[in-house]
Amino acid sequence: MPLARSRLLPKLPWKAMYFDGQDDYVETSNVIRGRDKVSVEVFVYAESFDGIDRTVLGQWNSPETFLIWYDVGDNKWEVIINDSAGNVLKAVPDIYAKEKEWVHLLCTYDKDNELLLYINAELRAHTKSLGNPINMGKEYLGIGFDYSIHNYFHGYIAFVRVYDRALTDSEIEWNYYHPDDPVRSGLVLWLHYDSIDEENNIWRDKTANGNNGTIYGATPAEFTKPPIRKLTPSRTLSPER
Ligand SMILES: [Ca+2]
Repeated sequence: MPLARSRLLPKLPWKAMYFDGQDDYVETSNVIRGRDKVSVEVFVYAESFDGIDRTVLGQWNSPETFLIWYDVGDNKWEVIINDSAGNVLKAVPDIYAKEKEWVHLLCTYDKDNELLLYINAELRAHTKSLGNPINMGKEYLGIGFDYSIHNYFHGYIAFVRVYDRALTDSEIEWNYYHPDDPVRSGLVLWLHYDSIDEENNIWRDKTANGNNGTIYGATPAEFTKPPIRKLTPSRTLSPER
């Protein structure tokens, strides 16, 4: 049954990973590199942009690039892929980014079809693919950091998911409304707000693939609604609804 979009909002997380915008990031295996098809999904809350580019996820190693980021020039959430032939693909949505609100970003890439960007499960940008797999040089993937020219993310990331295929419109809508019970088919990485192992500095992958993220400075935070209360390391977490 179609959902009444205007009256429904996704369930907000009670916990997320906080990135201070200075030097915090999470590093995981590069599960995007070399793929012909991929979907990348994040649920993010920008505390502030401060008038500069902000990395959400990826690796900038031009011309070997995949990046989801806040582009200050356009004031938008965007996706860029530089393919192996040096071609540049960009998904530039038709709406502006805002600080201090949760936003669901999901891009799909199919080398024989298109690069699509959905914002809150609505298709906001599409551009024709160039026939090449995603070309990224290094084995690692940054969350909140691109290892290069764009700035560290400042805000909260509740989850990161990567699929080895392009999700369909209906699957994307499902994930948007069911963040804790996503589509599993093709899921190769899933870092969720309830899988942060702070004691061991690991953001655990909820799939069986073992693509755990190593935490560099980022800290878990819990909240009922923004603004968000940060935890001291000794606190025991408990869900607050
Ligand atoms: Ca820091």
